[in-house]
Amino acid sequence: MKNTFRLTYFVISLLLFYSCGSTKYIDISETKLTDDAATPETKLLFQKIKSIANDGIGIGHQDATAYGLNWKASDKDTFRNDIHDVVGKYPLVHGWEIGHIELGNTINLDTVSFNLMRKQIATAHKLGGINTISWHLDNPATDGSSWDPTPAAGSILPNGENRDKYLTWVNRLADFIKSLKTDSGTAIPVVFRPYHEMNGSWFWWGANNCTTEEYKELFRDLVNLMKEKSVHNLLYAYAPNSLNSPEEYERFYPGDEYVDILGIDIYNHSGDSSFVEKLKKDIGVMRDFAETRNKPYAITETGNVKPENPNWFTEILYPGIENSGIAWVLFWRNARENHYFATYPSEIAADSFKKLGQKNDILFMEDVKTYKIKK
Ligand code: BMA
Repeated sequence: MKNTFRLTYFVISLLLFYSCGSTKYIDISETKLTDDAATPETKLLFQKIKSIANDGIGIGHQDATAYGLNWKASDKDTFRNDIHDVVGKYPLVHGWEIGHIELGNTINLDTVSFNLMRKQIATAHKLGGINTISWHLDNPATDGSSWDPTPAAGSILPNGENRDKYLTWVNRLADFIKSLKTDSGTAIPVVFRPYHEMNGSWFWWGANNCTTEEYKELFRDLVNLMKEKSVHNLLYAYAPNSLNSPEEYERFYPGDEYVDILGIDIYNHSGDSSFVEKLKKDIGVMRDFAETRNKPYAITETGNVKPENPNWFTEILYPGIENSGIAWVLFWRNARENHYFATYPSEIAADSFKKLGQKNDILFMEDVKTYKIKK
């Protein structure tokens, strides 16, 4: 009996030792965010992101646990992910897409069920992951898709002819965000990245399809509406697409009071090595912008559009991002063989991804500490 007691005591001490060692207590009292009423957990997430950026670069993946090459999660399924199948660790950042939530649909525009999403978001959060949400909402003027460039922004701002319809859409968005909860009912904090890639013109909110002022108003209006609807578990991210000039980064910026995190989406369209310089240049512009504002920054979307180089992750991506200060790099979705952006077991650059994953500064979910609020 005595020995059993000693052994139990020893095991508990060991567990406590290790769990304390891997827990980081953060003082959130001075944390100022876009949302003055942000929940403590949202403030903690912001500080966690800053802290991660000091330690290395988090790996992110869009629709990480919803599907991969030749598999799809069902509501019963466990927590599978293509990157995990390759390296044995989960991405730190899990990206989600809520396009069509505005229509009241049960699945998003890529057929991912919102119920599954809610469940996987909660699991990722529980395991120490970070969730981020993008929104390819339909064109409110035409009911076409996000890619319908018909001008619409002016019509949904206050007094516009589609305002009421937009308010219904935003209500549905708010309800979904508020439904993200832990088992004990606490709101799960999320990085929300609406109206992204606005410096391009492929979305109805993009450069040639609305004025810069309309764009800024659209972003600010959405933030204000979310606050009015008592959504307090969001960090707001502003993320242009790859830049044609440094000034482009700032052109559509809604203001320091409306943005918590800076991002940029940069894809390697040609697959060639000029991408290394492209990354360095664009990240440099974002970093200067972010550092003067003391905000964290990340590559919010990337991927090799022409995946022909078996060493792409180590030879092209890594040299472009190492020591850059980005908090994470998020690979877009693994939809199908001609539309995937991370890796999977039989993928041409899977070994290169494994090597990337072995670098000390590359962080998966399992590599980061547990962050808790310092009382
Ligand atoms: C795009 C593509 C589309 C998808 C959209 C939203 O970049 O992957 O197929 O519908 O993102 O996830």
